[in-house]
Amino acid sequence: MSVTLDSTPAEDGYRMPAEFEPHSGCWIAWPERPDNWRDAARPAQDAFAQVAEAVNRFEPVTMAASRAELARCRSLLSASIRVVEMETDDAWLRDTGPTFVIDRAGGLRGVDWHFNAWGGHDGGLYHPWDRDERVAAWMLEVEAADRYRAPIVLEGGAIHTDGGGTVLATEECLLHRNRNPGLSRKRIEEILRRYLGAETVIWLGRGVYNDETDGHVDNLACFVRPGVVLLSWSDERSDPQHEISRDAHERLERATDARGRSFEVIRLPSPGPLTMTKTEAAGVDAVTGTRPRRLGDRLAASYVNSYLANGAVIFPLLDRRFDDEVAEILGSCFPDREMVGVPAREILLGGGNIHCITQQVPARGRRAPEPCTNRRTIR
Ligand code: KQY
Repeated sequence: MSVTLDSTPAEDGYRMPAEFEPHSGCWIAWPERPDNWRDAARPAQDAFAQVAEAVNRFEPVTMAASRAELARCRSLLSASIRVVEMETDDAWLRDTGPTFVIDRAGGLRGVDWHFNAWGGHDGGLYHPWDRDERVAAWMLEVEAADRYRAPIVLEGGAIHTDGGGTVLATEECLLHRNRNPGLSRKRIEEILRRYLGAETVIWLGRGVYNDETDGHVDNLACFVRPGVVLLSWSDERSDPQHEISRDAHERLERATDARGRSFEVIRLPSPGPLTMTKTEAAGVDAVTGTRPRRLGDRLAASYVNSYLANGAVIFPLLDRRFDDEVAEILGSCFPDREMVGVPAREILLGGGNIHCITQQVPARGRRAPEPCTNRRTIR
């Protein structure tokens, strides 16, 4: 049973661990809505199933599916993947699931943020979103983890932590008028301190070009380990992504983390530019109230949108011109992990990628130190 607590994680000695710390499992939800996923979501379901199978080689996966899709989902996955029934509005558990927090005594709890479908009635991606709003509480019930109800709108993809008090976020998203109008940067920092243990927030500017989440940081940058950040990068000056990444790079170079360290920034090439084809756009049902998909739409593609499983990096295969180089760079960042590429264009077409569809459950207890062997900067 999960109890809703009146206190905050910081008061109770809980913190959000980094994704590179050990996990006890991973949650994914089954994509279904035909106004976001083309061809009745069948190609996306294949892609999600491949991600689930890849992650499940390294840590136990729970897949959540609606009652209507439960049998089909079960039949497409290995028996070792747990399939549970859950009604959702879409399949982005990074954003709708809880942010898990742990303490030193082996406790596991979750932060349940308010969710408004990436902007509510001011640029949000669909409505209603009431089933998504209930996802975090429901997952915490299944995990038997107590719940903190946080007082702001926030999605899990809008934050990354090094587990040691440093949080990465973008101004574009966290300060957007469609999330928490009236809340100052200082007040948001204070809430991140109370709910995640963030002592220092590193504010990047904008997220990946044309990202419909209003610039989630998880598509732009992530921690390799404390003090080392991977940044999606384009050398092409005529591409708006170049200026966005250059600005983020400069901000990171000027910043120091919660322990006073400067950052090493590793550039990860951006795929593409990739755009939506006519066939892909035509396969999505056009429905009033849902963001339309159009031929030529620039896709917010990024290899940073990967998942760090126990002993592996599950990364998206997006562009044959870059996939091998990316695998090599990721391999040099994470020398003790296996690199597992999964074809992910179908996930990208829905507006996100592998990191956006996964939610890790941290292992309870003390942090296992990450080996620190790679100090190479790739420029
Ligand atoms: O970036 C994410 N964390 C989620 C992407 C959501 C896209 C909805 N169409």
